[in-house]
Order: sequence, then C-alpha cells, then structure tokens
Amino acid sequence: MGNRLQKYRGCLLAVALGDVIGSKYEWMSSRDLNSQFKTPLDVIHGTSLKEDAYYTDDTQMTICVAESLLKDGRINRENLAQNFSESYDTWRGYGAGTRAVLNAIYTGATVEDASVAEFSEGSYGNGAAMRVAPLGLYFPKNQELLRSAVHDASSITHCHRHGIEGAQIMANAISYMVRVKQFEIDEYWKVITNAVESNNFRLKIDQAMSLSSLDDLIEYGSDISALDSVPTALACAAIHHNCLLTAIGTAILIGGDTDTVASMTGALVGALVGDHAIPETFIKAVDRDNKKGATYLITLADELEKASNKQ
Ligand code: AR6
Ligand code: MG
Repeated sequence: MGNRLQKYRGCLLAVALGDVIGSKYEWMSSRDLNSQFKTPLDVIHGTSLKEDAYYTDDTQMTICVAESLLKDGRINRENLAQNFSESYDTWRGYGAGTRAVLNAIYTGATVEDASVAEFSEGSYGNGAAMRVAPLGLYFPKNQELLRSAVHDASSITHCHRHGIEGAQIMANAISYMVRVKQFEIDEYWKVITNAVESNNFRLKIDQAMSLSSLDDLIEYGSDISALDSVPTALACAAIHHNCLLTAIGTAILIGGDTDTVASMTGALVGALVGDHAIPETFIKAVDRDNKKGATYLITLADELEKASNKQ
C-alpha cells in the first residue's frame, strides 16, 4: 500500500496507463484478446510503447478537470468547458456526443445549450465518469462538495442522469480508495451503493458485487454507456485490488470499450496501492509522445494532494 502521495500519483498515472494500453485494443472481442494474451500481465508487458504512447480523451479530460480544480479551487463550469474545448485534439478518440458539445462551445454556444447539442436529454456515455478521478482525490472527505463538483464537471458534456450518476459513483469509489489504508470489500461496496440513485444502477451494481473472475466479467460485459461500464470497472478493481497491472490487464481482456474501462479500473486501484507498479518505460514513453506527459501528471497529483488537505 502506498503512502498518501504515492496514492495520488498512482491514481493519475494509472488513468493514463489504462488509457494508453487499452486504446490499442478498443472494440476487440474478449475471445480475440484472450487468444492473443494468456494472462492479464501479458497484456501490459506484451504491448509495445516504442512507437506510440499517445493517450486519448480519457487522460486529456482528466488533466483538464485537475487543472481547473487547481486553478479555481472548485469547478467553474465555464472555465472547465473552455479548457475542454481548448485542449480538444480531434484525433484523441472522443465520443460523438462529446465532439458535438466541444464544437458547440468552440463556436460560442453557452454551456447549457452545448450540453444538448447532440442528444436532447444529454449523453449517458461514460465520458464524465472516465475523467472524474481528480475530484475524488480533491474532496476525499467532503461528500457534499464532492457531489456538487462532480455534478458541475459532468453536466457540461453528460447532463443525462445516468451520465452524471456514473460519475458520482466513480468519484465516491475513488475517494474511498485514496482515503483508506486497508481495502475492506464490504465498506467499498457500501460507499458505492450509497452513491447510487437509480434502480438501473442499483440492479447493475448488485450484480457486479458477486463477480469474481475474468469469465464473470466477460459475461457481465462492458460497453460505452456509463451504466454498462462503470459497474464493470468497479467489479474489476474489487477483484484485483491488490495488483494494479493485473487489474488493468484484466479490464482490457473483457474487450469492448477497453481504454475507458481500463482507465477507470486503473484510477481505482492506483488510488489504493499507489504508483510503485507503474513501469518506468511507460513514464518515459508517455513523456515522449504527449506534450503534457506522465511527469506532468505527477505534478498535478502532487498539487492535488497538497490542496486536498484544505478541503
Ligand atoms: N441517446 C442516444 N445515444 C446516446 C445517448 C443518448 N442520450 N447518450 C450517449 N449515447 P458520447 P463519451 C451513445 O458520445 O461518453 C470515447 O472513446 C451514442 O452512441 O457522449 O464522452 C471515450 O473514451 C454516443 O456516441 O461519448 C469513451 O470510451 C455514445 O453513447 C467513450 O467514447 C457515447 O457517448 C464514450 O465517451
Ligand atoms: Mg476512450
């Protein structure tokens, strides 16, 4: 188990680790992945980062949330929306709904109008949940502040109630992981169920609690919606809470939205165990291929750790 600073670093670096490695296998089937790799660790060690360690929207938007929090001391929706828009690289694999929102913000729409640019009831995708880690790290002990910050950070692009609910659940689970010294499975699921609001999530989370193997996870499945991916990541993190690389590799072997489920799983387990398992080769490759690389993520994690003491 890492110390406090290692836990903050572990969380943000694992967002990127799951994203970078997972993005190489996005939409592959579990059958193809499991015939290519014998074990979850094979996925991590068998993926070359020599030519390409670019991260996708998961890490980019997580960076934006951390930057905005640190700059404003809270979530200012307009400033965060501007940050999302200014850092939007079209090639980083954003979802169609989020692309439409960011284009609308770029052309001067208000945040309210932009949030329904693609879907009249807002997006129920996992794009708000995948970027929520800095909020769980920033407000580990203040549920009310966490709740309103998650709402404000999520509703810019995901004002559908399931999009926001998935982010609330993830943020509470991250804050549990970073708070505790010892993982207690019953306490973990209790924190999660306390954040659940809808029957749809209640049902999915009830099922997720009983999963115990990769086969279970594959049968349970993962998809692009918050409802069909956040509980998968929560279960994968619970099963492999003591090994970050196995957790991320397992999340990828489930198939489907591999980068985002692996990134969310990584955020959870990284916040628990810390950064000791993050390979040095990965840090170097992400620094090489991204202007704001792994060293920058470490700086953000350190600043979040310092600032969170005041919350
Ligand atoms: N009505 C119909 N379809 C919807 C709705 C809705 N209200 N909401 C979402 N969808 P999106 P994200 C479907 O585009 O959540 C990236 O790779 C629709 O097909 O908001 O930001 C990320 O890394 C829509 O395109 O994206 C994530 O892995 C899709 O759900 C993933 O994509 C995703 O919603 C989702 O990112
Ligand atoms: Mg993605």
